[in-house]
Amino acid sequence: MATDAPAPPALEPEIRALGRSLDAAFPSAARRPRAAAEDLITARLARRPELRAALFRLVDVAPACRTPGELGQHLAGLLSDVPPDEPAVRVGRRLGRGRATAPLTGRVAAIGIRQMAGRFILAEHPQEGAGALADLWRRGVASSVDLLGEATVTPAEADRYAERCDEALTVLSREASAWPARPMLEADSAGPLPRVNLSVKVTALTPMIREADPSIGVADAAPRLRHLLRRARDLGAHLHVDIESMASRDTIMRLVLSLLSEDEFRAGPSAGVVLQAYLSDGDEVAAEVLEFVERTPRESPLTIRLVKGAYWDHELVEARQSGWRPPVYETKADTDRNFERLTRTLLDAHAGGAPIRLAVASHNLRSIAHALAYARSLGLPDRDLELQVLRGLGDDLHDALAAHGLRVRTYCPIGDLVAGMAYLVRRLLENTANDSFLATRASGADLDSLLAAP
Ligand code: FAD
Ligand code: 2OP
Repeated sequence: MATDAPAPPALEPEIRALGRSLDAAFPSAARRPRAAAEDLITARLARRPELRAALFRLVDVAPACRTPGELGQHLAGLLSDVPPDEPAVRVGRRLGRGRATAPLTGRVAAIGIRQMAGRFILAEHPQEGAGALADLWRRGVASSVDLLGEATVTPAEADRYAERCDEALTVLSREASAWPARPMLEADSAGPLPRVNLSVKVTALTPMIREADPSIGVADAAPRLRHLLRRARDLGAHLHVDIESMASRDTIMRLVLSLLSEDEFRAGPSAGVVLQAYLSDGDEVAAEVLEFVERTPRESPLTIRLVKGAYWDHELVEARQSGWRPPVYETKADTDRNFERLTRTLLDAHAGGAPIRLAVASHNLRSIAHALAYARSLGLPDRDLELQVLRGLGDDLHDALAAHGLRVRTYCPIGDLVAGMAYLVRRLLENTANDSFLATRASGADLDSLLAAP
């Protein structure tokens, strides 16, 4: 499997040059004042753990507040744990506490939360988001739509989620048929790539995930996922199954690999799985997936989205509470190195003829430049590597990648704020973390250190 060797030293100058060139293609702060202001907030939150904690709790409690006054009072309560060394903290506390001023404070807080959510969430409904997806496509950026919702607790909720996915496939297929041709986004050396791409969460497709016995969740989710695979196949769309926390990981992998090996799915749809580089057993899972594609001939290659992993804080807390060894690396550099190792393993497999497509999903210029430089060193054309970003975090980056003629896809959540709360908290947690690439960049770190080998 992945060798322990670092990126070949001969590649470093190319990685730096690519990273610099991508960085130079970002718009200046003057041309993106709102994003620049959000970067400043991110950098400040990364330095203020108490403020960060208050913000997460506020976002968490907001949907349950019945009146603006209640939200204002919550804000004041949460800010009382934050040292009052900033005027905004003092004002928020004072106004949130006052009987007359709490409703206005709550309204302002609600607007702030909605604006923040609007950065990450494309629309409430696929039809509403269709125009924005078409604009992205015209600018050279493909998309993957994610219908917000996860961890369902009843079969009726799981049915409803599957219906929403079915409806999204129908709406998006109709809309995408009118999009103009974009050759870079529509084919690689293995053949055509669907315009419509839907990401699904298995914990939304079944309330029966049981970590100790994955077969229970597999049996319950299979009919719903099978239906979506049939719809995607019939509409010519791509279906991507996200990976979530460790509690569901084995269920998801077993479910996807078993359905994709069924005869009826040999000819399609185009489908994909996710590998998480923060897991110390990431190599074993990658080996399992590569072995699967070799013994399961299908018409379109399996897309593997390589990510670092979005549940890092959750995995640490779970493991500590249960007295287990965490399944994730505990230093960021270990995750980054494993991400690079897995990138090379998967690109080597692709270059060696394995029926896979690689999508490198990251906002980290070093991780991206490493993938591109390594793919080129193997003689692979750029169109054989997909780069993926999240809406709201990778907007400037996707434009910079498209301007470089690279294939890029942005992951666009659709749904309401209540369904999106867990997603929003994950985005805030990872991006205000001290060692997050985006927070470090926003705090003004120099480019050479950002592009250095991890
Ligand atoms: P970086 O700042 O370089 O990396 C941050 C990441 O490093 C953290 O998210 C964490 O994984 C890891 N990390 C942070 N601190 C430490 C530490 N102390 N020790 C060890 N590791 C640490 N995630 C999923 O889990 N499942 C998915 O299906 C999924 N789909 C995605 C789809 C797209 C298109 C994208 C762009 C991301 C997706 N993610 C998914 C999220 C992804 O896992 C990362 O959380 C996110 O992209 C941040 O990583 P980065 O490389 O952009 O940033
Ligand atoms: C998440 O939901 C993007 O799948 C990733 O956090």
